[in-house]
Amino acid sequence: MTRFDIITCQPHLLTGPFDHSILKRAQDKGLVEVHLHDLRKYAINKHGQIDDYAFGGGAGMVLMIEPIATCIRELQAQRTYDAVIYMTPDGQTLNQPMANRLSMLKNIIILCGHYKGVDQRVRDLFVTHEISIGDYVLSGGELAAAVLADSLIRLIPGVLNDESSALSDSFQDNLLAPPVYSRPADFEGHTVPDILLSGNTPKVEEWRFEQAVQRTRQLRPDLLRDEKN
Ligand code: 6GU
Repeated sequence: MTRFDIITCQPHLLTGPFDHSILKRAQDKGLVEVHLHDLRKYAINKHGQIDDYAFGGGAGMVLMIEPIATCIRELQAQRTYDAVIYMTPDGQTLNQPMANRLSMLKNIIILCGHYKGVDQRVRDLFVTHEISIGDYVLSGGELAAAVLADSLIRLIPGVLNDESSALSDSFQDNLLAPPVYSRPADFEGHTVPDILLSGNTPKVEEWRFEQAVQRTRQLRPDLLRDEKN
């Protein structure tokens, strides 16, 4: 059982993604638990304050350390966490090898940033990983947290029906996925490659591999060169 505790001041942004399709089925099967924690419940006063002006001035509010510290400590008192991940555009860019590694962890806290970010002391004292989902700015870490959690959950054994199917994903061998086809075999004269109708499984696999290499060379040549991936 993998457990995600997601700390956010916008929990409604995260209710949708986990209530449908593969992510819902993973929870229904008892393979994953996702718990949303509304930071507002840990506010420092009756006004529900969780952010404040930045010392030294400048635009934008900063998420305060106290509500976050209280929430994280409350969780850590209940179980041991393998990672406290802060979603931030200045984090390490998420890629498939990172997702593979993180998918093996059991208890994960994900902290969603908002506004101008969180007090630096949160990062210094509590955060073990800082992750971005790409070089562009989102208005908060919630959508990024959903992307990260999805990329991990689908790798958990038993989550996908055909367990081998995560292995044939794009990026899993530094290759894009080959083209796929379904019925009809002829759509208005546009036909499916004959090899796929041949029933010759080894030949089909060979064709798929060649197509994957060709597609990668054409669309993402950087993946073939980049062994770090
Ligand atoms: Cl994790 N957060 C925000 N706010 N923007 C992002 C991001 C995260 N990753 C890419 N852009």
